[in-house]
Amino acid sequence: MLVVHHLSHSRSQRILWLLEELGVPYRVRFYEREARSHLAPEELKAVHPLGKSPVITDGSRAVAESGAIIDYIVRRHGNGQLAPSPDSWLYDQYMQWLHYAEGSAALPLVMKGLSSHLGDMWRPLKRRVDTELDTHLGYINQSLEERDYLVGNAFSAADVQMSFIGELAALRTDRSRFPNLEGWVRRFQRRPAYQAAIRRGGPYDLGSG
Ligand SMILES: N[C@@H](CCC(=O)N[C@@H](CS)C(=O)NCC(=O)O)C(=O)O
Repeated sequence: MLVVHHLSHSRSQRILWLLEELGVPYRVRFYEREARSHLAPEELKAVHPLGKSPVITDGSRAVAESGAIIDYIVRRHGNGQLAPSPDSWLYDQYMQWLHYAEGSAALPLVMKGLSSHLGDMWRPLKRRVDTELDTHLGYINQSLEERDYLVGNAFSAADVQMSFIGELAALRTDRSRFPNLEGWVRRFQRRPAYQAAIRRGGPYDLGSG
């Protein structure tokens, strides 16, 4: 059975959500962040050398990195759900979102989160990071014009992968400046599987991670 190694208040919440959407059985192994550093506990390195979350195990295999995990689960356990047909242009768009979330969009959000620790060193970076944030959130907002979900107007695993970006955006900027993005986050948070995953994973507060 699939095991999700779930770090509190983290990106692994979206893996629980994906599994709930697909109706795939799974177990959760819980890990708490270190109290002072908020980093993952050392024991997670026994599952995968990076010691980050999410990581899943499927029998003797361990898979790390959210985008790769989502692709693995959808391909191997999804029964054709939540991804467009691989020979379609929609699939290419789907893949773009799967890579884009952690490859580009996450960086300015994470940097902005670190700003409070950087003191004066933050000043020269601030303008660049704010510009990058506007570029990426503006792009997502524009992509959601007149559509409910990111790929071809059907909910897909790309929305799950991108959800962390949408949720973190509220902590780093005034998300109401991006109304389509705001509406999309509210829409996916209402999905029954999203709420089931919150019940399964425990409290989910990105501000504390
Ligand atoms: N790009 C990676 C990021 C993994 C990552 O940094 N996860 C955070 C949780 S949101 C983590 O494990 N933080 C604890 C630590 O770095 O010790 C992914 O999407 O899986």
